[in-house]
Amino acid sequence: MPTPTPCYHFNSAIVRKPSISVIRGLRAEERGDPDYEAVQAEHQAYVAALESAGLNVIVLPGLEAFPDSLFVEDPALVFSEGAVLLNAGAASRQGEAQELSPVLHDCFDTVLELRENGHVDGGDILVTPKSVLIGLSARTDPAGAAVLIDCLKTLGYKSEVVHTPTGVLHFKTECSLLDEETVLLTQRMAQSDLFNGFRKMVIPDGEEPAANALRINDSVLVSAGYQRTIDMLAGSGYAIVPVKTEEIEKIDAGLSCMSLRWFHNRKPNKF
Ligand code: CIR
Repeated sequence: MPTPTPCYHFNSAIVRKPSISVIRGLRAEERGDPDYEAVQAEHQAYVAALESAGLNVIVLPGLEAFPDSLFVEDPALVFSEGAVLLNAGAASRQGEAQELSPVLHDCFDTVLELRENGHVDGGDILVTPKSVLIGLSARTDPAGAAVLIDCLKTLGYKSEVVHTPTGVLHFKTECSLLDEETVLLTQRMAQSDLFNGFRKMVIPDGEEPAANALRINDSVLVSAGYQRTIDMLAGSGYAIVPVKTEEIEKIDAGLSCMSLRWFHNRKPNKF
């Protein structure tokens, strides 16, 4: 990998405020609309947790035309070496990448673009110290993955195409990196050979949504309400920061999806 910085050492993040339209966010299963004020409160607490973990957070305004646009992880990828604008797999999310273009050009010297060449959602991308894993899913297709592999090569990253289990929204819905050699993952993911070579910490039965945790510097943000997962991780010495995700879970979201995180080597031009 081109940078000596491990994949969870960050100093910068971009987030986007929820819009009122978030109540119409995409979901695979109906569990009722999220409440706008409650999503706002979860988002504010999330931003505070990112700041406490040591990040300088750029907060973008909400976009009414894009109900899911607070999930900025999906339309782009960011690294110290540059950014990639992706092409969302869901029709209602196409256009979110374009909305991120100005801020990415302000923050990065190199901004590559997938354009219309297939589809990739950032939620399907897991950066590990060995390689960048690209999970094929209902949102990320082989054509998009092929273009992304070239973009990552340009930025100096080796990547591998893997498979997201059927019926799972994104690859990272069910796994997260806890440190250079450890992944937190669901039982289903642990049974595959995707993470051979890593130490696996398996989510207790019934707490599957907690698998989308977020390691940032010395902290691990974990969805509050999954106490057995929190106890397991705290018992292994991780510094856990519980963050509420009850409302955004109604639209299939977790902790990684609400930010783009990177270690910047230069200050943004404007933000
Ligand atoms: C969607 O279906 O696109 C949103 N409702 C949820 C996106 C969650 N993103 C992520 O996990 N990276």
